[in-house]
Amino acid sequence: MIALVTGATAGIGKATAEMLAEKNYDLIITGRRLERLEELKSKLETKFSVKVKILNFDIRKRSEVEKHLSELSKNWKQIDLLINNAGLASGLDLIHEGNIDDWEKMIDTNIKGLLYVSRFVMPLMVQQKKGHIINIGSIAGKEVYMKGNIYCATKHAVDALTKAMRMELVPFGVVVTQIAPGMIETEFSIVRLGDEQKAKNVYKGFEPLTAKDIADTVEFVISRPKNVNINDIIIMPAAQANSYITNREEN
Ligand code: NDP
Ligand code: 8X3
Repeated sequence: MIALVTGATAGIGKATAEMLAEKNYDLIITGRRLERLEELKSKLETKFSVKVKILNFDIRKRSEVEKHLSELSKNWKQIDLLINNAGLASGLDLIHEGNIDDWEKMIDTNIKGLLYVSRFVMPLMVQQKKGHIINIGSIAGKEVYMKGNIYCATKHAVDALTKAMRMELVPFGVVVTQIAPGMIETEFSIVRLGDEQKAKNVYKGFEPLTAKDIADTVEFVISRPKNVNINDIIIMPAAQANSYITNREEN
């Protein structure tokens, strides 16, 4: 079995790649930070004796995405599982004060990047008449919260695209799942806020999800019997009721 995991240099993508290697998947891992991809490849190949292929590209750049994916050998193109995970939030501003560069970063990564990769992989799955696509959405794709505006819009797009993929790929034996998590302590808030201390405060006073919690969820999704597909999962920290209500201890 071959899995392609986008954004495997950190957080959910890295934890999911580790889980899949343990399950004996050969892996295509992507991201911009080459050193991290090389480190992960060497770790997974040594520990689990699987093959790991690195694709080092910026998912926002259509020509880079197409170039790297089309250079895969015939064997590597037999992708069974695509984890559309690469994504980010940039900034936390009121919509009328938002930084348009942040908006473009989120739209180009979370929507267009996901589409560039999917547009390449979906026909391969259609041709082989099997495949599973797991899109990492968010609670931000189910609700809108103050200052979440554009990030929420991009994750609502992931929610819609998941539904579109599911209905249009079902005739070809390709199944589609969305996992929509609440707060997970990864590098996400450091990227969003650009400050490690501010990022720590996001998770202060309660226990957030971990990247491994999401990898465990992916493991559950892919280990269902052949007649079962999990369409959608919302997974939250026990202390988080929705995108803006969290039970936090004072101090
Ligand atoms: P991290 O910041 O820890 O990881 C993000 C990953 O995405 C990295 O591997 C990064 O790789 C990759 N990525 C980002 N931008 C690009 C780009 N332009 N080109 C290629 N790869 C890119 O965050 P998470 O693991 O938390 O996030 C993973 C997904 O989960 C995202 O889609 C996020 O929206 C979603 N999510 C996160 C939640 C959270 O609270 N953390 C909750 C709900 C959903 P590199 O920088 O090396 O390119
Ligand atoms: C990340 C979770 O609540 O910051 O998608 O939007 S949240």
